[in-house]
Amino acid sequence: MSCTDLQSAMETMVAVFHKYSGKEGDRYKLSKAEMKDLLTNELPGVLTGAKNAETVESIMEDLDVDKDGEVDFNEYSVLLAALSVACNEFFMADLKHMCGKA
Ligand SMILES: [Ca+2]
Ligand SMILES: [Ca+2]
Repeated sequence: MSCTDLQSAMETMVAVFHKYSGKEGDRYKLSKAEMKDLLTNELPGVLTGAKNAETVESIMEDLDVDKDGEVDFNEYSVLLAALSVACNEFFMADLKHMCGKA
């Protein structure tokens, strides 16, 4: 049975998390360094310019609701949800933009 687009997308989200969370320390949590790698490699638009360190810091703080200094899968899923919402807003704006032009 082949995956639907949405199933593949979810599988990718899980796989990406584990690809980075397994690098050091707790295998099921992202440390700050792992989070930075993930953001840098997988979400290059999120980190910009010289403020990278601060950006990672503030993203970590926002996501780390249980304040253990690491991001677990539940906390990571909040980031994905937030990014999906932002993505949808861009998509909708784009659609409106295109419709306006047509
Ligand atoms: Ca880890
Ligand atoms: Ca945490």
